[in-house]
Order: sequence, then structure tokens, then C-alpha cells
Amino acid sequence: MARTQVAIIGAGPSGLLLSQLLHLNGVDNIVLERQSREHVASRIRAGVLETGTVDLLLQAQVGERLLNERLVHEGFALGFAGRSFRVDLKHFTGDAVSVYGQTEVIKDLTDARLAAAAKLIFDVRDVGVEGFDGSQPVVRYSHDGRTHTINCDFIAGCDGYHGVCRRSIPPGAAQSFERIYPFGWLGILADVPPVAHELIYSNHERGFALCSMRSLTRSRYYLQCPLDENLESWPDPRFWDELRRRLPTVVAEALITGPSIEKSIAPLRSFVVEPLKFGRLFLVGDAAHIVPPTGAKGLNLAAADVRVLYQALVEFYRTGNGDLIDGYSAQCLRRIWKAVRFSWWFTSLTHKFSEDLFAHRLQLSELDYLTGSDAALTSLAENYVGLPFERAAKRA
Ligand code: RFL
Ligand code: PHB
Repeated sequence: MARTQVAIIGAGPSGLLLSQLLHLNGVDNIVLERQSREHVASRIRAGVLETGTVDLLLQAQVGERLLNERLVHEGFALGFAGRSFRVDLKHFTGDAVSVYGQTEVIKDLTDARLAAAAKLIFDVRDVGVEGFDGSQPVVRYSHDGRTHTINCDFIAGCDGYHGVCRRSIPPGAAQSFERIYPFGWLGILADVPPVAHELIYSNHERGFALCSMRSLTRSRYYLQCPLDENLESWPDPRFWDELRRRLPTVVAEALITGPSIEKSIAPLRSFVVEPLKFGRLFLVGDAAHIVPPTGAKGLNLAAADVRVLYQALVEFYRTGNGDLIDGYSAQCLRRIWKAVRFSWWFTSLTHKFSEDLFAHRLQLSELDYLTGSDAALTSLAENYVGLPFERAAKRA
């Protein structure tokens, strides 16, 4: 039987970052991950980091390669009605975003944890969390054909939307809020130079498209697609043709194509569970909330939860004061709901929801208004770069 202070379920960005920050502050923890290290490292997901996320990664001492290799973007483009409009993030907020893939964040964090001889266990099975409504939580799991038990003070559920922690909360103790969108994103990764040096979010009558990147030689492109679409019906030439059709002409003409090295479909949803804390169990990141990727908020929100939780736990272990722990859920939820609202709004503005031409005219009119109003552009820009962090509740 093992014993630790914090048992962390899931070695995605939330779990690894929490583990690293707790470790640096002297809090012992064990991380359990269902998948293999290679599988976790190869999942292609987020690409845009807010400055607050970059700062937290620096605090976690995993920011060196990030600072050298990231692409700093001071703006992005909105494509609509055949034209392209640049949203100048720097001008409206004084801030920018960093393009650096989630795969790289995971690699940096995993390397740092393993270099510090972390208790990070991959390929675990049958994780169960118990006793978190009392003072002695227990985690059970199997690994290499044997069953194991961990006694701990707290459990951090960093196990994503499909994880076990949220499902372990007693019925009636939590409320969830959900919106499922009637489409998904078909994404491809290709070793071709990006079509533009900044991201392009394109509203088109055939559906939304996004031009993103991972580096100056690796592009990431997305097309809005029906929910029941299958990958086989999207050979590369069809993807590139459809992407060209959904981009402003000048952009489409500049597109460089090549063989895809990854292709996947992701459904879009908004989801929040309340509260994020049940006794000694905390939900963190995608385990507690999902946003459609349009606003690039998922990974950043996960990091924002980790920021609040690690500070609360460190405070508790240093002083015995549990006020920050008790405030975790309320403090995180305020930021979460703002990101949920922004991601829903940006999705509504840029995606095709139906064949209703009236609805499309309204979107074009809102885009026309937005791009002509400094007030509206400031609102878009300040949400996109990430809202400021509230100060932690006053210490006793
Ligand atoms: P994760 O990454 O899902 O990690 C959870 C981990 O828990 C493991 N697990 C278990 N382990 C043990 N026992 C169990 N029973 C377990 N059940 C699950 C899983 O194997 C996994 O390793 O959640 P986390 O750490 O909270 O991180 C969240 C982010 O991954 C997610 O929010 C972002 O990827 C969302 N996202 C984006 N976020 C951004 O900030 N900017 C972006 O540009 C952006 N683009 C995106 C995205 C997500 C996308 N998809 C595919 C959903 C683009 C896409 C297409
Ligand atoms: C990505 O590069 O994967 C990406 C970028 C911006 C988004 C969503 C995804 O809004």
C-alpha cells in the first residue's frame, strides 16, 4: 500500500502541470495514467497558449524550449464575405498569444517529471476513487496484472471528459450544463509552410475553416464537417479543395498543399459541471469543463484551474489554512463560464448552423459591425488573449 499527499488521475496537461508545480513546492504526489506514454505524447490537440499559461509553464520550470521555439502572434485574421480582416491583438490589449503545440507542452512536462524521478505511472487499469467525502481518500488501480492501493489526503481528477473521477461523484451532488453543436471539426496536420503567418478563422456559406500552424514548416488546418462524417471520405485532395473554397481568394491562392501526416474528427460541445470540488476530490481541466475549440481556450482553462489548485494545496500544507481549497470551485467557475460564453459566441459567429440564409446574413452583419468597431474588437481581443487573473482570496 502506497501513501502520498495528492493522488493525481490523468497525465494530460492538467495532471502533469499540477504534479510538477506541487513537486516544486514540496508537495508529494503520484500520477496515474490509463494510456501509454507514447499515446499521451502523440495526441494532436491545442496550439494556442495565452500569456498566463506561458507564465505558469515558466513557473513550473518547463518554459525554456517554449520560449525558444514558440511563435508569438500579435494578431489573427477573420475571413468572411470573400475578404480578410486582421484583429490586432497587440493594439487592443498590449498582449499576444503563443503558438506552441500541446504535444510539445506534454513532452516538456513529461521530461521534467521523469527527470525528477516522479511517481508517474502509465498504462494503469481500473482506477477507482473512494472515500473523498471523508478525511482518508483511497485510490485503487491495477498495473502489470496486480492491484494497488494509494492512501492520500486529496485526489485531483485530471482525467479528461471521459475520465472516472467525475463519474464517481454521488448522483445528485453535482449539476451539469451542456450544449452539443450539430457539427464537428475535421483537422489535418501537414509538413507544409502555413498559408499565412497568423491564424485565419473563416466564416463561409459552405461552413467554417481555420488555418493554424505548429511551426513555420508544419500547418494545422480544420474544416467544419457533419457530425456523422467519416475520415475515409476525406482523402487529402478533397480536404485541400474544400479548404480553398472556404478561404478568401487571396488566401486560397497562396495555399501550399502536401500529404497529411494526421487526420481526425472532433465533435464540438460546451460542458460545465458544478461544483468542481466534492470533499477531498477536485475536478480539473477537461474533467470539469469542455469548450468548442474555436476560442482556443481548453488547454488554457485547464492551466487556469491548475494555477488555483496548486496554490490552494501549497497554502494548506504550509499553513494548515484550507480557505483557498474551499474557494477552488467558485474561483475557477467564474473564469470557466466567461470562457464558455466566449467560445460559444465565437463558434456561433463563425460556423454554419443550418441552411437558413437569414442566419448567415446576421453573421455577416455582426462581422461587419465587429470589424468596424474598436469597442467590439477590444472585447474580442481581450477574451482571445485571455482575461486577467483574479487575485486569490485574501489570506486569513
Ligand atoms: P486531457 O488532455 O483529456 O487528459 C486527461 C488524461 O487522463 C487520462 N485518463 C485516465 N487516466 C487514468 N485513469 C482513468 N480512468 C482515465 N481516464 C482518462 C487520459 O488518457 C488523458 O491522458 O485533459 P486535460 O489534462 O484537462 O487537458 C485538456 C486539454 O487537453 C484540452 O482542453 C485541449 O486540448 C482543448 N483544445 C484546445 N485548447 C486550447 O487551449 N487551445 C487550442 O488551440 C485547442 N485546440 C483542443 C484544440 C482540443 C481539440 N480536441 C481534439 C478535443 C483542438 C482540438 C481539435
Ligand atoms: C490549433 O492550432 O489546433 C488551434 C488553433 C486555434 C484554435 C483551435 C485550434 O482556435
